[in-house]
Amino acid sequence: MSRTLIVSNRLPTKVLRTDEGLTFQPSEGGLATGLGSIYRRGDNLWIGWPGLFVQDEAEEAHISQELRADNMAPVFLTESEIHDFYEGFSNGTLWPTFHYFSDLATYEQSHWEAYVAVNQKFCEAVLAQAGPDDTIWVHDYQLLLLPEMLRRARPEAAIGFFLHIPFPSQELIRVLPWRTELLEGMLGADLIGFHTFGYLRHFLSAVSHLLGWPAQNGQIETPTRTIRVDAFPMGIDYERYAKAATSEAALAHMAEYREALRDTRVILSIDRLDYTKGIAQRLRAFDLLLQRYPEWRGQVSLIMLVVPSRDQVAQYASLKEEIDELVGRINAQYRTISWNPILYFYRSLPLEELVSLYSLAEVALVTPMRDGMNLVAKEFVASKVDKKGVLILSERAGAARELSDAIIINPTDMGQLAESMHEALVMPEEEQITRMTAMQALVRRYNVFSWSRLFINQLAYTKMKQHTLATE
Ligand code: GDG
Repeated sequence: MSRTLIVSNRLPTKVLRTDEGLTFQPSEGGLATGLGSIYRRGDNLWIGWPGLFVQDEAEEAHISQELRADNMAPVFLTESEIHDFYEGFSNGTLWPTFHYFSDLATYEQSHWEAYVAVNQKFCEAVLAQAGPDDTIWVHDYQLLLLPEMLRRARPEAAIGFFLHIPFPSQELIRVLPWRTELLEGMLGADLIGFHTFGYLRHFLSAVSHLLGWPAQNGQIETPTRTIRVDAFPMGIDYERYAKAATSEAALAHMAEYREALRDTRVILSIDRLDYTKGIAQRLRAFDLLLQRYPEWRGQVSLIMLVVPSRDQVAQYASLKEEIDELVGRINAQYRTISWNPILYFYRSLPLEELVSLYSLAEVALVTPMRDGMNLVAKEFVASKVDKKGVLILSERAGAARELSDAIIINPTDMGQLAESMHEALVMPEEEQITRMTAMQALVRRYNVFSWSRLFINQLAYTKMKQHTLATE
């Protein structure tokens, strides 16, 4: 029987060490949900890091056994591996480069060596589990070398790779000292997926310019194989958000928030702390809105949820300081005894509270500088059961390719951003409903389940065609 193995840096379950012993916390993330129906089926498996440093072999064995019962196999990483491979190369080199922040990228040989070694560790973990007929689906920028490592060990295997972040212009890729190895690493796959055609085009151009391999019609010809490349825009579990928005818990939160806010209208912003998300620019634009349109003072509040992330990486700590300062300055300048311009939260919230915020807000500001897709934009749309609400969306988020009924903006154009907030606040209800209805139809149909199904089917088809060509 052939199986499907999912491989990603993190497992969909986080293991924590508490006073009561180890606890296993399932992730509610989009990827875990979307792939849940795949890895939980039969003997399928998800391979990845469980999120803690193990103390001894007994603990390792205990964790492996618990995870195995839920179709997961752990790859244990050490503190220094996480420092050099994850914080160093993945988040200090690849993340800024792929999001067009090359000036923030570091180029440390030791981080690269750790990246190679950890990809090799993942490779061994996969090989220990995979049979010759198994399908292997590798995820994201932390594991760019893995497809090629697996290919060398298993020339016939069906290997897919999906990149969750943008693939930038080849001008940025060529800056990387390890560009050849990284591209060749990805090309170990039979099928390579991106969120948008734009990223796909950049990838094809990098492959032909930097490796000299011909690429056309979504196919790359290497000296030994043909590789298929395609766009698979990732969706969300639509019904989950639509249902959660009308759940008792969410309605109770909503009523509580409404009472506290009285008639104040709400603009919402939700992101992980990250310089790619345009959080500081958004705050400056909100400031500009209050300057240009004083009539909104006392009438509109910005609820800003910033979820702590990667706080071990220096750039993230200084971004946090910048946001704290901006919020402090704007609030000090405009606040009154009964009104706060910005309600700023630096923490993560349970799903029901998140959804209550989506329901409560009239406007969602999703204005990243660069974003592979951005699922917050889709979750806001799915949570708008009464179809009223306006999405302001950056043209540089992958989601903008699909959600063309949002107000699409350039996130560096502060004036346009402030005007778009005003436009959203005065948009007639009828227009809001028309736009939201169109966006909901799309987000409902192209959900996370159809996304994963499509990828797996396309991978099977690609493999079948390779066999047919080989036997012709
Ligand atoms: C990467 C790419 C791509 C946020 N705060 C809370 C919370 N969240 C959830 C949201 C959403 C997820 O986190 C964030 O997903 P995004 O897509 O917006 O962004 P990244 O984390 O950067 O993800 C991105 C994605 O991969 C998938 O391919 O779209 O472009 O960068 O689901 O709801 N969830 C809870 N509490 C919070 O406080 N429960």
